[in-house]
Amino acid sequence: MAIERTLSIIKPDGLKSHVIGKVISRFEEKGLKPVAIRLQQLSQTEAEGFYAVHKARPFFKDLVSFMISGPVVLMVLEGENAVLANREIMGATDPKKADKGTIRADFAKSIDQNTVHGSDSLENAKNEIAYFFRETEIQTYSA
Ligand code: YYY
Ligand code: MG
Repeated sequence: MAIERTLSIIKPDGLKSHVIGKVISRFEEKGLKPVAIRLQQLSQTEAEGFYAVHKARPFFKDLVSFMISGPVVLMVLEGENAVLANREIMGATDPKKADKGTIRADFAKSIDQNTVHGSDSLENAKNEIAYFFRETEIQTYSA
């Protein structure tokens, strides 16, 4: 098993519904350690750049508006197979289709306000982490 890092974002709906602690607990309980955490209000340019891969999609404009509608929590999670493990803890994009016990099933209201972002591949994780964090902002620690 490989120790990986992945980028997690708690989206504005997660802050408005006061579940930062609960979301982070889900990760810690499953062995994903936050090794960098920052609360940030994204600018439109930052949000557009982050989601550039979705630029041509019909939901792009609303997605960017939502992501800048309030602050987010940016996190780097570290652990065994962190990229896939995080996606499993998050659940499916549409909370109606997400398995019970996942973050999106339990906390998200809709597909467009789905509480968390998680990198979808190791390569994207590296790029997304570098988009928001300098290496000196990432701390490692063990039991
Ligand atoms: O990686 P994940 O967040 O699960 O889904 P993506 O397909 O990458 O889409 C990114 C983001 O866009 C999604 O979390 C919500 C939004 N979105 C939407 O509002 N409506 C859709 N039909 C698909 C995605
Ligand atoms: Mg995605």
